[in-house]
Amino acid sequence: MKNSHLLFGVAAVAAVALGATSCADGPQIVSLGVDDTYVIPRMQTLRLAPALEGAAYRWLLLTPDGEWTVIGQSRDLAFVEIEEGEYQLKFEIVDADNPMTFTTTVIVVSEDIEYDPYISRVYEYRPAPGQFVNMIPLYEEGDTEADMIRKAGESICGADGSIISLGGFGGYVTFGFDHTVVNVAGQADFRIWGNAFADAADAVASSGGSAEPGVVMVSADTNGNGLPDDEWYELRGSEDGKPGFLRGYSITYRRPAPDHIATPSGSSIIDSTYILWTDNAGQSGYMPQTTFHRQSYYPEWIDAEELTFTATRLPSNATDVNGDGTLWRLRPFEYGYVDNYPNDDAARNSFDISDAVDAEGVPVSLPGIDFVRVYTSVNQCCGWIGETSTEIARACDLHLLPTP
Ligand SMILES: [Ca+2]
Ligand SMILES: [Ca+2]
Ligand SMILES: [Ca+2]
Repeated sequence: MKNSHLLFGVAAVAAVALGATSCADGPQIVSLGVDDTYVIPRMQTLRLAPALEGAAYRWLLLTPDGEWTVIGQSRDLAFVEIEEGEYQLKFEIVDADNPMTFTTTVIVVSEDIEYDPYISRVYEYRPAPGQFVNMIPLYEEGDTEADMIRKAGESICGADGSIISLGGFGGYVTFGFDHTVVNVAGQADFRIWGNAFADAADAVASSGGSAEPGVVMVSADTNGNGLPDDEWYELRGSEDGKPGFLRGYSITYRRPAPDHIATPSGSSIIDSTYILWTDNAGQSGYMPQTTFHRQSYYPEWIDAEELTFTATRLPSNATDVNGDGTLWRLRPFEYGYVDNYPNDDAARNSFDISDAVDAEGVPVSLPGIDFVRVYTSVNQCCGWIGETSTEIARACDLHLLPTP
């Protein structure tokens, strides 16, 4: 509390400097809107929103070696730390007429209840149609969307996560942890498990491989309401900008009509005109139904007759190895996607928040994130093995569990 006098003094000066005019009966107290001291648990985000305006802003953090380092250049600051300790912050309002400087102390303490390194909550589960939809997790008659979100959570929360499927292109799940995942500079921050098999080296020789890449998006709870209704950012992966990479790709799937008549094709496709899709690139096609998965592919708990997803599309990654549809190779991309490399490849299943980009692909700086979304990001069907769909099983915060 040793700074309180200083800060109150500065605030009073600020009130005068801003020339508060609205109040007839005495000087108006203009508050900075930032306290002199905060106490927060580690891995919880403190959002500072000063009330004063200037031409520009700088937030600085006092490093252990006594240097002030810039950690923000917006008026608002999101502050989050992994390590307990006392942190000194300086806020500068850069303004030709009224330059001002404030300091505040943030005391970071340990959490009351030990954090869970794994997913603690699923907020959204909205798969696109797919051969494992209504199966993992299992839809039972009468289940609502809330029921399916709960079931998805029962699958992927915790250390013993089991697979859920996101269906075809665009299908997604949104989850979070019981704390903010801090973006540690120069390090991957969280890891996600899928069910990819075969790596680049042995893919052709053995099974053909099954990489079903899903893009990762991240979001911070900027409005502080605990819900994933804030701005989303993609993590840039290896395919960014390559041929076939498409931002703003939009696809609409249509539920088969009750009187729909199947169009069998060959020995394994029981309906080649099963689920019609159209996209905003002028293309259309069908997701076929295979003999191996005969349940409804359209999410049964969704009332709407159409489902639309808009997201970044990655290039297709499938090759018909023999040219006759007998062996499909779904090659992995180099890095940056879920369900792309086998789970034992720690590096390629780990993600760095510093790879976040905005809707135009411009890098953004995020000190930490509260929500993660994964979606199926290729739009392709491969004969008897069906549509390509990303699966995820669990995720963990690598700063709480460096070697899961
Ligand atoms: Ca990082
Ligand atoms: Ca929010
Ligand atoms: Ca998969």
